[in-house]
Amino acid sequence: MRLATLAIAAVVAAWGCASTSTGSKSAVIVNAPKPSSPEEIVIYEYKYVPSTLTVPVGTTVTWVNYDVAPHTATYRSFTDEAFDTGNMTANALYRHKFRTAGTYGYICVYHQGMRGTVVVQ
Ligand SMILES: [Cu+2]
Repeated sequence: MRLATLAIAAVVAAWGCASTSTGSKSAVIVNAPKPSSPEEIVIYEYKYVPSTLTVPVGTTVTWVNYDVAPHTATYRSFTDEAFDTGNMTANALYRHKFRTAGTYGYICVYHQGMRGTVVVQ
């Protein structure tokens, strides 16, 4: 089942390069895991969902990796509150408490193009 999902994802990814149509993606999204709370970010099919999360100061945000591939959520800064999940294997979970208001644009260090934002206000 997991392999079948990955195969579909690969086809959709390949298709996505050739076309801007979103119709073919609906079959994959049906089974996509959803964040279980407003403070959770799901990593699935090389994306952060939601890609932008807005939370109040003091919120603990959780990332959960539903991909087989390892990922990170990494924000490096000398002036803001930095965070780094480190290597997140399949089903790994990481929490970070945001104590400072700001916009935190983070990346996966393994996969170019994987970007997310946490807005703390
Ligand atoms: Cu990644």
